[in-house]
Amino acid sequence: MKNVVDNRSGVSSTAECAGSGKGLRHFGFSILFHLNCSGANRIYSPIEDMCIEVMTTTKPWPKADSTCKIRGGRLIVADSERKFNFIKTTLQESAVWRTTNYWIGLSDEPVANGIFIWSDGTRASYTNWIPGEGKSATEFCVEMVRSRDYQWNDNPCWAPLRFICEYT
Ligand SMILES: [Ca+2]
Repeated sequence: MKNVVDNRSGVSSTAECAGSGKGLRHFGFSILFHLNCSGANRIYSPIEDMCIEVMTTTKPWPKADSTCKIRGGRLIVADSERKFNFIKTTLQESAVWRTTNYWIGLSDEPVANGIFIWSDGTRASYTNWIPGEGKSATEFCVEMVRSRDYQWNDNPCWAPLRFICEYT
């Protein structure tokens, strides 16, 4: 009985510390319920409090973007070094995933060439370009390049690539 009471108070105080219901996601089945992070290709990041899904079918960037949206997420927003490193490590740790390049949710096609916008509508501040890339007048969508330690290249959007969705 005492254990039950302690457990209840523990969960309650943790939720208050988090300042919102989001803290509850860290407990057991709540993760699955809120973020639906179950599935062979989905990885939960407790630091980001989000789920990423590695999509191993290849699609042009616009199709990849719409596929993530249909699934309730968006193409991944790698807007910090910490988040970039989480993505990179996730790919590198899988023999199946680390074989090729991936679209991320960054493009300069919708607004203007040279102004890169994330799939959540924010303008990019953190970037991780391969030296000299990100300046093309004909390549508007951004891929992570396996052979360059997953640094970024602007690439023609029609190219069929694997991609990564995120769910928050
Ligand atoms: Ca390029």
